[in-house]
Amino acid sequence: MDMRDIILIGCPVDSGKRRRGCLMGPDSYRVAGLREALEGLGHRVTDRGNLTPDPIEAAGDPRLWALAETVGWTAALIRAAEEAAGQGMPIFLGGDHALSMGTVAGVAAHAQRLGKPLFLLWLDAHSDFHTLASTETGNLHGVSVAYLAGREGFDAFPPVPAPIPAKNICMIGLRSVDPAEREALAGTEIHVADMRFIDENSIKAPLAEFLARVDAAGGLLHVSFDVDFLDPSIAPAVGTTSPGGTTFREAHLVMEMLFDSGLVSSLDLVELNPFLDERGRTAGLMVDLTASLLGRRIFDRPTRSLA
Ligand code: B3U
Ligand code: MN
Ligand code: MN
Repeated sequence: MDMRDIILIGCPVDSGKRRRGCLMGPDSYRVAGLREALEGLGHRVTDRGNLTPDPIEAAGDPRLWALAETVGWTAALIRAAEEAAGQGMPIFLGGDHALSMGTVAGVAAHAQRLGKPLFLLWLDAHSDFHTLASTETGNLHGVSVAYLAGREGFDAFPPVPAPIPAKNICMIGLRSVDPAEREALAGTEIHVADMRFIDENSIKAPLAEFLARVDAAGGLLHVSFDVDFLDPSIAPAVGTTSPGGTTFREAHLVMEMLFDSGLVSSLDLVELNPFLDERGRTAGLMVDLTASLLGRRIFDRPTRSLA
C-alpha cells in the first residue's frame, strides 16, 4: 500500500449553526486516536494543531447567524487549505459544515494551479444548497455547496477562486432537503443519490459511477463527510440528527471503495459534536471510517470461495 503524507488540520468552526459544541471536534478526534490509527497503517502524519478565523468586521445581517465569524473562517481556511493541498493529503478536523466553504475553495484553488479538475463528494443527510437569500434557518452550515458551486448572492464572502462545476459534484445519503434546495438542485447537473435510491440500488452503484468519472477526467477528489450521513443509532454525536441514515457497513464500504480508487486527495470530517457523544462512540467510529478510507481492510485480498 502506498504511504501518504497526511496533514491533520484542526478547524474548530462552531459558527455555522446555533447549537454549540463542534469546536471540540478536533480534540475529540485526537483523543480517539486518529493520528495513531493512520500511522498504524504506515502513513506519515503531521498534526498542525488548530486554526483560528481571520478577524473580519463585516456588517452583521439579522437573518444570518454569525455571518462575520463564518466569513473570517472562510478566508483563513482558503489560505490554509490551498497551502496544505500542495504538501500532502489534508484532513480537516471539524468543526461544523460551514468550514467546507473554506477548505474546498482552497483545495479547488490548488487543483486549478495544477490544471486538474476538482470533484466533490458530499456525504450528508442534507444538501447544504441554500443561498444566503433562501436559507430559512439562517444557519450557514446549510449553504456550503451553493457557495462552492458559484451560486449568486455570496458577496459578503471571499470570491470562490475556482467554482466547482455542478457535474463534478455528487451528493450521497440525502434525506433532509428543503423545498428551495430541491428546486435549485433540479436545475443543475449535480448528481444526487438520496436514501431511497440507495435502498433500491445499493450504495455501491452511485459511488462507482462517480469514481469512474473522476478517474476518466484525471481529477482530484475532495470528500466532505458530515457525521449525519450515518444513522443516528450508530453516530449520536450530531446536532441535526436525521433518522434513516447509512449503516455501519454501508459507510465502511464507501470508505473502502474510496481507498481502492486511489483518487481521494483531501477530506473534511464535519459536524461531530462531542458534547452529545456517548463515551466517545461517534468519534471512535469516525476514526475507524477514516482508517478504512486510508487502507484498513479485513483481508488484503478478496476472500476466496469457501466452497
Ligand atoms: N436545510 C436546513 C437544515 C440543515 C442543513 N444542514 C444541516 N441542517 N445540518 C438548514 O438549516 O438550512
Ligand atoms: Mn452538512
Ligand atoms: Mn448534514
